[in-house]
Amino acid sequence: MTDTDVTARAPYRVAFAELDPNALRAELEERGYLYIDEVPEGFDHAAFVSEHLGPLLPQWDGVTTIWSIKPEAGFEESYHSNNTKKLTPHTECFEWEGVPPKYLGLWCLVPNADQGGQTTLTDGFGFLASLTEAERERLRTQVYQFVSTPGLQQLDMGLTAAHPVLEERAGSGPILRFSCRCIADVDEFCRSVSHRVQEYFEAHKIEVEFSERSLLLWDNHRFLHSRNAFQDTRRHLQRVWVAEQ
Ligand SMILES: O=C(O)CCC(=O)C(=O)O
Ligand SMILES: [Fe+2]
Repeated sequence: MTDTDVTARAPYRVAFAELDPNALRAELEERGYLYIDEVPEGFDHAAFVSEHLGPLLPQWDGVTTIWSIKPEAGFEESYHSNNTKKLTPHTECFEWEGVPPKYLGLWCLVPNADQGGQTTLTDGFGFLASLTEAERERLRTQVYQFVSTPGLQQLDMGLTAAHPVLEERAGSGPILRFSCRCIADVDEFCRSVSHRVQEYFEAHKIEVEFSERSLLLWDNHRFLHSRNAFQDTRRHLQRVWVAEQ
């Protein structure tokens, strides 16, 4: 057993029958994420999420709102979600010029039957609180060039955007954007932050072991997410992005 096995925590979960959908937004606001399982057959996760959290945003092709996360031939050697490899901590859509999706939803159609494959999460605001004020100020002011993963670039869906890691906004909540892999102009400070993000992530991560017909939701302006490697290529999740409202 490694240190990471010891520190990984099971998620806060609620069975679908116990969930009050009208309290969902407040729950996500407070806790930052929620894992809902024991969902009955026939449930339409996309309709549920859009009804209770907000409109779904199109994914990388600009059209599809429900995106399959499933290992595909041709991506084995890329850094990309559609293979079986480990991902490093990131927020979603860090390379968008505008506001990234407020919430992410991952719906499990087919869990992997082998070890690994957990989606992992940690509270990015917790990480920020572990830094000095001078470091936080640097993250608010220093602009970095964020670029898409090599996998998205391979699909000609790559984007780039320049912004600070921490965007404070008047009248709405701050936005954390980060990727341990996809900042083109990393300097020594950024490398050190990336290293510390990974350490913090390992020490505090919540590991979601998906069961069939379960839904993981989180606040993408606050939480970082990642994934453990797996081998069972039947693993199939569907991802939705929810617009900020
Ligand atoms: O496969 C996963 O568990 C998560 C992949 C991912 O980073 C995402 O869907 O945004
Ligand atoms: Fe992601």
